[in-house]
Amino acid sequence: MGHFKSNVRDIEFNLFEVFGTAKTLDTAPFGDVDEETARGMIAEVAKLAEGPLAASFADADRNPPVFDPDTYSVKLPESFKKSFKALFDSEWWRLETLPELGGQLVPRTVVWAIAEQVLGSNPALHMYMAGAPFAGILYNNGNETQKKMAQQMVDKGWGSTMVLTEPDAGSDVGAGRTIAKEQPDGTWHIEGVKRFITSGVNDMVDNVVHLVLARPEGAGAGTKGLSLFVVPQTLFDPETGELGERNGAFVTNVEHKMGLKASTTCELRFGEIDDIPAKGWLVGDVHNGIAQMFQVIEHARMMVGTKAIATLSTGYLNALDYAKSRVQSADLTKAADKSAPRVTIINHPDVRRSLMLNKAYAEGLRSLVYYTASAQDRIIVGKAAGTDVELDEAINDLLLPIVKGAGSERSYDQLAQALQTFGGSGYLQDYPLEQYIRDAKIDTLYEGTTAIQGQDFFFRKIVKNKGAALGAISNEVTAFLESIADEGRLKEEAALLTQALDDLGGIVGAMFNQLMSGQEDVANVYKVGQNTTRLLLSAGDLMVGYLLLRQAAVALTKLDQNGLSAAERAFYAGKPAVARFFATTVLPELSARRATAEAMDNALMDVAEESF
Ligand code: ST9
Ligand code: FAD
Repeated sequence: MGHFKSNVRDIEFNLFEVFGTAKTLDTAPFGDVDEETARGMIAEVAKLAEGPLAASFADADRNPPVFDPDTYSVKLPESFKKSFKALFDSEWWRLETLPELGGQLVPRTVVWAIAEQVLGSNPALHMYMAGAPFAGILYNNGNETQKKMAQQMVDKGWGSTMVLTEPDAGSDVGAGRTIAKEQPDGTWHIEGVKRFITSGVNDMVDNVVHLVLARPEGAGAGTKGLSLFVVPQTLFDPETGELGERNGAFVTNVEHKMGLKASTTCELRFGEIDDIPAKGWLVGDVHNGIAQMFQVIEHARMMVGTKAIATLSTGYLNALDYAKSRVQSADLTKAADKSAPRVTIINHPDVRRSLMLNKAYAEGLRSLVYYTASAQDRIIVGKAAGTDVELDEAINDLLLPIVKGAGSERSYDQLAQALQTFGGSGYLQDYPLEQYIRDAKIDTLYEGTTAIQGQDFFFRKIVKNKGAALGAISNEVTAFLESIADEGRLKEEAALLTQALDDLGGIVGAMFNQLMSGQEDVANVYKVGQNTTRLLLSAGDLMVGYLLLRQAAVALTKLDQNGLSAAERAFYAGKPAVARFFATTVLPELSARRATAEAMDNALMDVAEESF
């Protein structure tokens, strides 16, 4: 058995008992896969993820890819290549592929149930599979020739990258200096240096197709002046996929990183090596690069949050196993009796506190992933039926920074707690926790740091959206609370969630006032800037509290039925227990955060740099 512990029971609980995926499966444009088949798929991926995919997780960390600067190539460890082949051959990537390109359309709840397990088991594998999903974005945005290129990317199993970041343009993508020069034949030559490009090179595929943001000569400043180009590593015939000459996009370095070592993080130079121009094609023949690239980014932000949450889940389950077997110290009630029997550490109140907090975030954030995926399903169903999906799109947009930003921050924090459960052993490479922490740290950084997610959440997803999506979710939580008003067993939790919802509204209200008062004193926007991460994390906690309580309400009705097995009874009993724990120990913190947000001044901004 490898390091990865899947939680199929909890995934299925979310899909089939909480979010109604069975009904979605039966609704157009879905309908090819029924519930039993979907359950079979999830179970099959669990086996693959716990076995062949997990097998190279540690080895590829200890023996990371080796870059050869003379040939601009890299060698990945054989163990990892074996895992990649197992994943590729399993063809799960077809679920992330457009049907027009040979993929299979299933609900996003099912897609993320598959992805969660691959990401928890060996996340770099998932990232190397970007070719087919990115081909879909090229297909949707591209001209006729580019649609054919997209088909070749899928048919040939090539890799793909998203290329935004430059040495002086990280969070500030609009500062990018890479330029694009139009050629008489209608192609473009890209010139510049990009850095930190995931999967920029690998020796598992024959070609890598880069989706590159560059500024056409003479275009305006900022993100709006950027256009999207498709730039293959090796040129190819779009009709046949036959490979031609080497293109002038070369990986000139692979970074040495804290974690996620199996994933190559590349410096990519365009038009600088051996005088070979980097030939690119303008996607869709339109200059709309940042909006097109955000189609990729939206997928990737959901992926990053899910990766973090999946890692927390397996971290928690590993810690739980350890806590059930490690014997240390006497029960606290017998601490004075030096000859009292020693107990397993799960009996100690403080270990229980930590494990239950792990469980709350692992299961609450997982639920947030499937809640978000349910909105994505409604969008697909609505579009097929020709109904208005504007609100569901706004809800999905609102949830993405929570999944990505709050998901990655809480997961990283909680993984440190999970390691703590192992005591000193957790610090060793004998257990996977230290690698989980190193591998998950990146999730708060790439695809937009937490600061960027917080700003996106407030300024774009709340203010620009005029609070429509936030209002819809708030109404939904209120309606849920009304629906459980007669459930005496959740009374205290419901009251705490009601308060937390009010507190979150208070934080938003305070920030809105601070924003408005910027009309009198522009510096007041700094107050908003001091609160954006606080708001994002608080929204995450509110959603975790809400979804745990929703799960608890479902579980209680199940527990009222006779004939449950002991294992099922234990599973369901864990739901009200964790909802109660989170509502009583975490949700009250939102009141303090609200008070902090409301009292925010600009003293921090007045501190001289020298005084830090
Ligand atoms: C990176 C990659 O970090 C990391 C990992 C990659 C792994 C790839 C693998 C993928 C997975 C593959 C799956 C395989 C499956 C296999 C299956 C196997 C089983 N939403 O606010 P403004 C747009 S990549 C939508 O003025 P500024 C919009 O068009 C690097 N659109 O921004 C807007 O115009 P308008 C990631 C948005 O001040 C325009 O931008 N880097 C959104 O100019 C301008 O907006 C980053 O993420 C949005 N939320 O620029 C950069 N926001 O308003 C982070 C903006 O008219 N920095 N737009 O609609 C930011 O996001 C900045 O806020 C900024 C600011 C750059 C947008
Ligand atoms: P900076 O932007 O310099 O940020 C430094 C700090 O300042 C951060 O804490 C940030 O939150 C804060 N900050 C910056 N601006 C603001 C602001 N306006 N308000 C508040 N705080 C702010 N990029 C790609 O294009 N493609 C990839 O495939 C890719 N993969 C990556 C893989 C790895 C392993 C890594 C490390 C990075 C990858 N990136 C990729 C780049 C990644 O997206 C950037 O690192 C990230 O967007 C942050 O940019 P930066 O590193 O330049 O940090």
